[in-house]
Order: sequence, then C-alpha cells, then structure tokens
Amino acid sequence: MKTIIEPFKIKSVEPIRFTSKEERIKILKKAGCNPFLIHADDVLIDLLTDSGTSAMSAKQWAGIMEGDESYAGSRSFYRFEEIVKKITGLEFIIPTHQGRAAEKILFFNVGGAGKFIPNNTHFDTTRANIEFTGAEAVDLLNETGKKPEVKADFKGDMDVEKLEAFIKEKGAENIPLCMLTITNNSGGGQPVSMKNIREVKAVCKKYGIPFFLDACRFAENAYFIKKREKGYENKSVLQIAQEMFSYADGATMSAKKDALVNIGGFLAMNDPDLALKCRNLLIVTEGFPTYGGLAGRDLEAVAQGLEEVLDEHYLQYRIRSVEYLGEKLVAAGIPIIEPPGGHAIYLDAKRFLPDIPPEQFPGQSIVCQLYIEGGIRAVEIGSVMFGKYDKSGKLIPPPMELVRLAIPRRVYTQSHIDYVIEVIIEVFKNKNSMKGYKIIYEAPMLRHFTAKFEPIK
Ligand code: P70
Repeated sequence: MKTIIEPFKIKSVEPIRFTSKEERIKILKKAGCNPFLIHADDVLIDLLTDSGTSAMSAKQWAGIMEGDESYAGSRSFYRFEEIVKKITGLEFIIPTHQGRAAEKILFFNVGGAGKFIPNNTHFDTTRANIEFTGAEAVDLLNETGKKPEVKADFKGDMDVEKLEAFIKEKGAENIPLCMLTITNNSGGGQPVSMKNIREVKAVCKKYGIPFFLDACRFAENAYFIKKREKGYENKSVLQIAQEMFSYADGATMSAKKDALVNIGGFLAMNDPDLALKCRNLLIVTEGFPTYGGLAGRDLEAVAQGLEEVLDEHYLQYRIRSVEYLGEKLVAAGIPIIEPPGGHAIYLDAKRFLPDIPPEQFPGQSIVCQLYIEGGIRAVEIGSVMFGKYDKSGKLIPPPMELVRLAIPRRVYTQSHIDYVIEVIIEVFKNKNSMKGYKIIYEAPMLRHFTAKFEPIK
C-alpha cells in the first residue's frame, strides 16, 4: 500500500516561532513549570490539545461569511440542527459555546448531593461539573483499559458487570443518567465498541436509567468500529455513528474536537421535560436556544465540520497519522499506551520514569523536558490532573500517570511529527538526569490549568 497522505492541500499558512533552549528554560521557569501558562508564541509544536485547534476548511471559512447573525431563528441554527439530528437522531438539539457548558446545564438539572453518574472514564470538566453540583462521578472502565502495555481493540469499553453491580448497590433512583465517553480521552483516546454501547444501553434500560454519550470524538470512535469490529467493515462511518447514537437518550458534545471548529458544542436529548429545563437554564446563562452562546457563523462552521469529519479519507489520514507517531516511539523503546488512540499518543510516565513516584509527578517532569528540549507543549494526565488528597493530605493517585501528545486536526504535517519523534527520543535517552516536581500553588478545582511547580532538588 502507498503512503497515506494528508487529504488536503494548504491554502493559508501560519508561521511558528523558534526559540533557543536557554530561552525556553527561562520561559518555563517564569510559567511556574506549567505549560498552560506559557505564551503560545513561545511554543514550536503545540500538542497541548486537539480541542479548538483544528484548521478549518475553505468551506468552513466560507460558512463564516455565510453565517446568519439573527438573534432568534437564525438560518445557521437550522442548518446546524439538521446535521446534528441527521447524525444523532436525537430530538432536542441545544447549542452551547463548548462541551463544558452542555455539561453544566445537564448536571445542574440532574445532579446534586446523593446522586451518582457512572462513565467509562469522566474527563476532567465532566467530573468537575458533576462534583460541583454535589453529585459523585464514578469511573467504571474495564480492567484492560487500565493497563497501558496491553494491546486490545476497545480499551474504552465500560465494565458492564460493574455497572450493574453499582446500580444495585446505589439504587437506580440515585443514578439520574449513565454516560459513555467516546473515545475515552482520559484512558488514552481508546474507542468503545458498538457491542459495549449496546450492552451498557441494555443495562440502563433494565433499570430505567437514561443513557448519554459524551460524543466529542464520535467520528474517530466510529472509524475504529469500522476497522476493528466484525460486521461493520462495509458500513459507512455515518451509518455507524447513527447506530451508536440510536442507543443513546442524549449526548453532550464539544464541537471543538470532531466538528473541526475552534469553538462550539451542543447538548441533545429525547426527553422533552428535561430539554425544557435545560433550555430555560440556557437562556439564563448562555443565550437564546437558537444560538446558545455562539455566533451564527460558529453554528455554520460546526455544521460544515460535521459533514467533513465523516469523510473516510479524512478519518483514515487522521487515525493513521496518530498511529505513525505511536509506531515510531514504540520502535525506539518508548513506553506509550498501546495501541495508539484516535486523537493523541499517551506516554506512560510510570514506565518512562520508574524512579520518580506519583507524588513527584513524573508526567509533569516529562512535559517540562519536552518543552525545554524541543519547544513541544504536551499535557500531563495523571496525578496533577486527577490526583486527590486523603484526609491526612496524602496524594491518592489515579491508576495511570500519562503525558498526552494531542494532535490538532489538519494542522501539522508528517515532518512536524518526525521532529516530535526526534525530540521525544532525545528526552528518553537523557531520562536519568530528570527530576521530580512539587506543587507550590494550586486552585481548589481543575488545578492543572493554573498550578505552579518547582523541580525537586
Ligand atoms: C481536551 C479538552 C475536553 C472535553 C473532553 C471530553 C471527553 C468534554 C470535554 C469538555 C480539554 C483540555 C484538556 C487539556 C488541555 C486543554 C484542553 N477536552 N468531554 O483537550 O469540552 O473543552 O469544549 O468544554 O475531552 O481533551 P470543552
């Protein structure tokens, strides 16, 4: 087979700024060793997130001009609503400015003290929005999904037996809804199988619990199903996505991922009473229900992006380019979550730096070194992002210590990725000189965004 190429040509370019290693050491120190606090102009290759960082297509930019900015009943809203309905089959489509706004509106209405929300793995904002209402966010990932070194097709699957046991233990009346995050971001961008979606739905149905998808990366998940699950090889990605959503009673989506836009999201559901409550809250906090905190042009770009993301040449290139990065790192002996996920490669910091314990944040150490060595910005997904403290103030670490290299959609070429590979190999070679870190400032919630660190002497 020939090389899988980028299925686009480049019409507009944006220069990136080169800095010296000495400059980067100073920049990082000034930013409290937290890449979230570095100016983007000081970053050479930005793999902080695949969220809101996509390159839009010429048609999306044309849509920006076409956008209808009417306050109520905008034409762009109806185009957006039509495509979201076509993909999800859901009845009530509520635009929001991004994923967490959809989460806030949903959980404000269904959450609260004494309630539990299960998921394969909640992402940070979902967990935070649930906990903010006093409810508990519970992760019920299958055991294989927690083992970075074990290769399996659907490491994002929920443990269905655990789900049923959990419902029996807590009582269905205390579980206002159950979620599945597709693909499972905190667990390595791993897909969820159609079989698992069906089984989770069956358990939810048995106990009368609504089932929601966190659908940020639904198209990437659908493509993995096409490639890996028997019976789906000849279906289109659209058909697979439609089947996935056919089991759902609702969905939240950050359009900043698989809708290929820089801002946007939605909340969708079939329950008219819940939709009414959500729309009423939307009006108070986000905007009128036909724009939900977005401009008409943003809705137009989302609608166009949702059409483009289902193109199988695009998805083949997308999944292959992430896999390419993963393959080269594995060949160099660098520990990553295998197999590669859909939107990112996750370095396994526990195996990368076995001598630095979770209390000294091995993932943060790698993140800092990648920046110093090559101007690459990555993000820690481990004890910094998900660590909790017990009553005595001791860290309770999450199951994995990871560093995520998220690949923005349609932004970097193969030579950018080759450079990233060279830098990671260089850092890995010199890993014995790397230090642990300590936190010198942290906020009470979502601390990773603003925390400050210092290397341990
Ligand atoms: C990411 C961003 C956002 C997200 C998600 C899932 C599965 C909901 C949301 C919220 C967040 C992030 C993390 C680190 C650095 C920068 C940004 N994920 N559900 O990169 O959506 O951001 O639109 O409110 O992944 O994974 P939104």
